[in-house]
Amino acid sequence: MTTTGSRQLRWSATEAEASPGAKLRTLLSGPEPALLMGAHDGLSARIAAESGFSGLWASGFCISTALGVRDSDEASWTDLLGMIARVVEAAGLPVLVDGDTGYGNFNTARLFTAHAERIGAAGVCLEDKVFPKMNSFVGDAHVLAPIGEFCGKITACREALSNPDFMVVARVEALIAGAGMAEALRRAEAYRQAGADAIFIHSRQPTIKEIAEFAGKWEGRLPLVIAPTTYHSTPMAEFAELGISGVIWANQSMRAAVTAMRQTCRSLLTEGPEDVEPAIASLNEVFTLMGYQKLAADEERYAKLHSDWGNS
Ligand code: SPV
Ligand code: MG
Repeated sequence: MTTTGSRQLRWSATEAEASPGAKLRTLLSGPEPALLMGAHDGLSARIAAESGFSGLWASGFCISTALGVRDSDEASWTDLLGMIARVVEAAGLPVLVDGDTGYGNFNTARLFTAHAERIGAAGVCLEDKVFPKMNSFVGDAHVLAPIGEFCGKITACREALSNPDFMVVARVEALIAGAGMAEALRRAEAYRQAGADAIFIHSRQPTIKEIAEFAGKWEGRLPLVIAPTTYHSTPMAEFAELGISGVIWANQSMRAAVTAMRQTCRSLLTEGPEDVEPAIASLNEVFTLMGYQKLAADEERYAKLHSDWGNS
């Protein structure tokens, strides 16, 4: 992969032919942490790609929100996969899929994983809580799954894959559940031995402290992925120093959309369209983003291509 400008990453010809899983592995093995942008639909995926992100996180929280439901397994996994397919298709980037707890047992987890691979995702991330899970930032009722059972899920997912490059990421929720550092490390090691390709260590502290402690004790046994939603003020250099492989900006796009849509709806009612218009994308901006010009060019080309046969 090449770096052009600040964080603009582009694929070489050889890399472009690699499987989505291989691309994600390449991203996560770079000298600096890879940035994965949260996406919740085709539009947010396109905007992330256009902005220069090289990989995406198909966020369960954000897709649930976009579907109008809560991030507590209220959306069915087939609903989620429908939207994930849009994310994959729209961006053309490697997508790490938030698979929550795998929606039940080893069997539902491996079916979900195999489906995610078929629709072109690059990897799936499974979290070690019980179904139905609750978003990690909500309340304190986060029940951890038995370690052996979760290890079975990881192994079953690995064995369900067609291409071994597809990544199975194990998400450790011990710090979220208040189970402590030793338990987080014990679980991460068990998941490594069960076949996980990377560990997502999650924290909801306002600082990097507990993630730094985990990373120090983990000693690089597998790549580490984090989502610094609450410790967002940590400088990127610190993540790099800790040897973090991937940083997920999980929900910022969805939250930005919430703010913008709210402001627009309220302003339309209270102030009227004249106030709203300067602050929103023009129609042409949307048409350009979505490639309407390309469609018009294609239409012209196909109309001409066999025109010598006539049109009757
Ligand atoms: C998500 O984006 O759905 C996640 C990450 O699981 S978080 O919401 O930060 O827990
Ligand atoms: Mg989630």
